[in-house]
Amino acid sequence: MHSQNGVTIKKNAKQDRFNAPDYYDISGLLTEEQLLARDMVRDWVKKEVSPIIEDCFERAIYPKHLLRSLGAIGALGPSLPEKYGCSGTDEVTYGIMMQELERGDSGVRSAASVQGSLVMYPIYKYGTEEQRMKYLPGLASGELVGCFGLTEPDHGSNPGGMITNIKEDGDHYILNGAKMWITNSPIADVAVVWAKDETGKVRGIIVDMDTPGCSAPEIHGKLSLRASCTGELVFEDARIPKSNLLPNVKGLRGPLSCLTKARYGIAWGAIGAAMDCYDSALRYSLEREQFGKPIAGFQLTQKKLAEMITEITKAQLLVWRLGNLMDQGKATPAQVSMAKRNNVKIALDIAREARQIHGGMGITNEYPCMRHMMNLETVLTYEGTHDIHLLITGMDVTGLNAFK
Ligand code: TGC
Ligand code: FAD
Repeated sequence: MHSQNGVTIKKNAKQDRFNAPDYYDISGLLTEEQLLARDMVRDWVKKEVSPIIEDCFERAIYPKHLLRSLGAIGALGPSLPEKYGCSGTDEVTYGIMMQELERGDSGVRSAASVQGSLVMYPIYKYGTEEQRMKYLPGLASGELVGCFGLTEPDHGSNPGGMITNIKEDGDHYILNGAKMWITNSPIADVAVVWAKDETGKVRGIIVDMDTPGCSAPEIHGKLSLRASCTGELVFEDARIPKSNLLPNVKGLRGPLSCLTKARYGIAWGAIGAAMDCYDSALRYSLEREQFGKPIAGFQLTQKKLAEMITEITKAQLLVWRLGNLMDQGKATPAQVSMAKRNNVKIALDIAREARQIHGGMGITNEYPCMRHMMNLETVLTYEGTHDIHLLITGMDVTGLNAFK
């Protein structure tokens, strides 16, 4: 049992029997460092996430204590330099850590994605050395919680239409506006907020959430990512020191480049959810008997399992290659977009098929498929919806922009 703000999280007595599928020996493509990171996070998930996740999901409890634990295993911004409390890993290592976290739950991977790719990365990439030293070590350890404010109530897929704005006032900016659907905003100490300046250019600014005029009401009633905390960001004449502006980027390229980093992590992460669903379905189909034999012996079940492992294997190869391109500095945002779209879609399809293989039991929290399926509906939508990513690929291959 774990107690948090007077709420006791119950531990699941059921053992986590996850056995990772690796049909094409992807392990043989990984370096020793990558394998160590994968196995370390895999063990951590079995110990820290699996025992509590069903209770957290059922009662919509955000297991906030996991953030420090994620910091302790180096899962928050792992690829950033050691100087800032990170590990300086390669991108494949970062990706495979996200795969293992999402094997546990998309909400846990989300917490790591937001903190590492959407809060720490922009401060590192576009911030001053002073800003880096002030925020990155606390964010890397999980002592500080960060959030990323791009989406607005009326501007989701089209963030360029944002109306949140900053106006100069001596050595401060006055920040006004509202952001919507912000992971971790209700518990955040710091927010990286994207707002238009007086010339209409999108700028990034670091907001300490205890500044007067800043609030973050929680969004309730989610049927997806229930073990993750989501809220709004509301700014009413909040006075933010000019020294908090990220000086080294202007325009929508700033937030979109952070999204490229986070989408890359999601492309890996979704495979973790798919692997968990496939593994559970395979085991269940071998143990469950109908008509006098295991349901795995029926051709229609085998078709489902064969298609699942094929799609998982293709997705694993896609991100492995993408990760190597990232490490060589050659991956394009459109390549990342394709991997995010494909891998989330196949994961969602696999979660649905795996749920079917579990029959009626599949709708209960005895098995992980329905939880992953519900989570993946969000993952299909955030960081660019499935259809937005289709249009990004469409634009890349035709040269014609369907957005304008
Ligand atoms: P467009 O004119 O195409 O581009 C503006 C500037 O940005 C550059 N750019 C990128 N740079 C890096 N990475 C990318 N992925 C980039 N995409 C575009 C582009 O080259 C240009 O640069 P410059 O220097 O020439 O100015 O912009 P647009 O307004 O037409 O929009 C294009 C579109 C629709 C693809 C884009 O707005 C988009 O991706 N929309 C989807 C919005 C989205 O993904 N929101 C996510 C919010 S954050 C979130 O969901 C977090 S979930 C967290 C969790 O819990 O895990
Ligand atoms: P809309 O943009 O209104 O889209 C609605 C539908 O219209 C979609 O099907 C879309 O594909 C379609 N559509 C839109 N434009 C086009 C077009 N040109 N052509 C064809 N179809 C189109 N945002 C943040 O900034 N930070 C976060 O931390 C964050 N966390 C999130 C956590 C959760 C749980 C959720 C659900 C969302 C989160 N988001 C976050 C917001 C997320 O990125 C947006 O929900 C997403 O970008 C879609 O925007 P929207 O919901 O406004 O949908």
